[in-house]
Amino acid sequence: QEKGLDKQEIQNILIEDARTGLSVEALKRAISNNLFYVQGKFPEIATRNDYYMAVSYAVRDRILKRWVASVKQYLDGKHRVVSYLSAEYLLGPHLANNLINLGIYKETGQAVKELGKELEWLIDKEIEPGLGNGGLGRLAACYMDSLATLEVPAIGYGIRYQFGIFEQDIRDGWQVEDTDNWLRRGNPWEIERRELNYEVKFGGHVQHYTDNNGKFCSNWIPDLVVKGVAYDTPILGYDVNTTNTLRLWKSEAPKSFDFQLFNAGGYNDAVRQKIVCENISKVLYPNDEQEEGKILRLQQQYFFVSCSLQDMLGIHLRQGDKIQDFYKKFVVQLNDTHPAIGVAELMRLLLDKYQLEWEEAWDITTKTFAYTNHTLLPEALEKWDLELFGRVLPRHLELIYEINRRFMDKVTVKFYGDHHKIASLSLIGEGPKKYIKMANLASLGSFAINGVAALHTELLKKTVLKDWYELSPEKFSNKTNGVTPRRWMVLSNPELTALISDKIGEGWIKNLDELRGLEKFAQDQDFQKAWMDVKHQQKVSLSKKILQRLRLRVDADSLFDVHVKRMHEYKRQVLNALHVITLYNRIKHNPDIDMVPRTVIFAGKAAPGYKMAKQIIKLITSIGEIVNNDPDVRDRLKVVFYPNYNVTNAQKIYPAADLSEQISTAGKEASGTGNMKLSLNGALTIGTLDGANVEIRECVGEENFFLFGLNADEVEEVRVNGYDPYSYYNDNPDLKLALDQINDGYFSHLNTDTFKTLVRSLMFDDQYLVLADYQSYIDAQDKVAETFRDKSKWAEMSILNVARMGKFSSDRSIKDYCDEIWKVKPVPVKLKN
Ligand code: NBX
Repeated sequence: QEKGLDKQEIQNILIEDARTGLSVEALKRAISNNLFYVQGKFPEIATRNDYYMAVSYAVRDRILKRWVASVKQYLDGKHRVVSYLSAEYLLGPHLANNLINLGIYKETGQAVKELGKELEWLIDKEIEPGLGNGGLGRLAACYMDSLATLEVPAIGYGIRYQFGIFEQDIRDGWQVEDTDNWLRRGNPWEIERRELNYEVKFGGHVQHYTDNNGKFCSNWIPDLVVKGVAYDTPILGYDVNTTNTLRLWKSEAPKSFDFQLFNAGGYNDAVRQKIVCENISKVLYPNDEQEEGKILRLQQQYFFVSCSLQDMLGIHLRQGDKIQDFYKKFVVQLNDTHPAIGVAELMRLLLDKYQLEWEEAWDITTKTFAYTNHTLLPEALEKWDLELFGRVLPRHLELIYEINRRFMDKVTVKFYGDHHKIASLSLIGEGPKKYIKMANLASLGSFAINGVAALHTELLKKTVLKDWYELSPEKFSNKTNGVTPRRWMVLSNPELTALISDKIGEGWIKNLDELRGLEKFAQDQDFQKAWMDVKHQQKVSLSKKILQRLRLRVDADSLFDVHVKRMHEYKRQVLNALHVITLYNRIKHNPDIDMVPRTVIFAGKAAPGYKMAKQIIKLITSIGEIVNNDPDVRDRLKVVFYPNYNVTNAQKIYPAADLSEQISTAGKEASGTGNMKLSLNGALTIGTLDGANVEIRECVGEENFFLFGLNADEVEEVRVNGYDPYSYYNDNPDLKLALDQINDGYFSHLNTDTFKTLVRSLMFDDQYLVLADYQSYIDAQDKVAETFRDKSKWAEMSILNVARMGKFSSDRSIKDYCDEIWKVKPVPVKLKN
């Protein structure tokens, strides 16, 4: 009353508090209510999952209020909206993240405690939505967090896979895959919007006719129609009300469809059709950096892109705006070429559905899209067999031919006589079989093209997109990746978060450049001690997890040497394995050697069809079996392969790392983002001049980074001059011994078949120059060990790494996208009662 509130206002606050209040009391009441009214349970019989659900619904209620306010505000003001199209979102568990972003972690912990349970126990119950493979999918998730935190109106579109990335188990040292049934206990974070659905056509043929006004028209008669249903997940920003939407599409059979077949007497056909429809969003393809070229994959891409564009057009037109102004309402970012079919689909919708003329439709389309490239690997560039493409999307094939015809007319004049260049720019590749080049479709249809780290963007301009750069240099820019400090520090490393905030306040969580304030404490003895105490505590926690999961005891005082990422030859886990063998041989050769104890931790999934990557996992586990059980080693060396690397496990591993392995062949890793997360958590990097490593090293200072290996130019030079791995083997006794041991079955019970293809590749035709970088890597590793002996020096370097990581916040990346590509401004969301 003192504040001069009237009765009604007080009443409003009371209602507010009962349903969505943030106090411990309100939360406790909400959780109990949900347990009873939503789960239908009372405390005595409620399971752990019931409690998890009850807490999650209580949190969701509080988010919903902000979500509705955000959507209202966006619609009222006609603001420009960022539309992020991505086939993958690797979100990680929601509950803890939402508690942090809402600012009620402590309060909820207290409320749960007063109800007799532990919040951490519930958080650990959550099954993460693994709707992505790796870096690309996780980047999309970090960007969604930053968009909301920066109060930018945005919607993420993707696929609601029923099965995400497979679960990895290790049996007899080999990877085995299990399906990821992430929805088995329900998903409290999504809202199914059955009323929001669109039809998507596939196959069939196209009819052409002239209408009454003499206009040339096309009519696509499909042989399959699928319905896409929207599932919305709120994405709440940190310390703001802004709550954006992640809209994922699930495929179903349209209601009308099975009825038609049913009436025709084909009950079995109807059931079959239903399965065909539901299959489209059934499972995530587990290949990163390797294209499959499968029909279902093309169907997935078209399915979600078509639903998303229909949805955007609907939103735009419902606001009463002209179709011509579509690009002013939405800017659409293509997360790699997976959604690039959107260029042809928007053309189709504008031409066939909204009856625009070609020039006008093309003008709108090319003002709408922007394209991010994530790879330079040729085998990862998307190409679709033209015949297959035409069978799935006959109308789009026509449109791509017409887009290409008009483009080739211009190009032929501009580059008259340069057949090579003209062929390279064409959207259609010739050869024994014709194919569609998705990177060319994306490049032509977009007004902006970016790479994901400075080096990667430069190489893009010189290699895979060279001709496009020469054609339209103004389209190109770099947007170095970033990671969200909310998940990758506040959530995963609360102890370090508290230590940092204690020194410099909490501003860094939203403005990561403020970490710079730690620099002046880098040499402070007390701070160094507190810093290393936190690290030690994290290493003890991870050691417990390793003991639980693998029944392997590791020493928390040893150097935690961490190599976690997808398994791929270019990421060179094998180079690390060769170092482990070299250390082991030093011990065997000199059993009393005084060396810095190390725990080498690997984790990562191999694509199920990628034989070599699976063999590399087997190599690592086999080395582990020998090293970890050899009494001579006496705990100076341990090798861990931590199974099922995902967001949940990553959150446990990063905080415990001393050393971050970023050792890809220079020129191959577009950016990397694990490199940023590890450095942000105080690990020092051993790395090549590849991807964002280059910029990390620039920021943290070369004296705080362990550099080794050939750079991208030198890699190219070695290749041009003819790489001869055998000579490296022959000239280096340590390397020779290690390779001979692998080859002779030292790590595989004398079975010489197990690693045959791997050794043969390394010694005779390795594309990734492992042997060329071996000695340089060993030398850098020796320097790492030497430095680690000086605890104070190490602590100083670690603090400086963290202090200088400001640039690698995804908030910075998103701000750059907003200012330089999307031209969007923040729209603060106010809450009204
Ligand atoms: O994208 C990754 C790059 O390899 C990283 O260097 C980069 O940091 C990250 C984010 O920009 N690429 C990636 O993760 N690709 C895939 O996951 C992928 C998935 C499906 C597919 C091709 C690639 N068909």
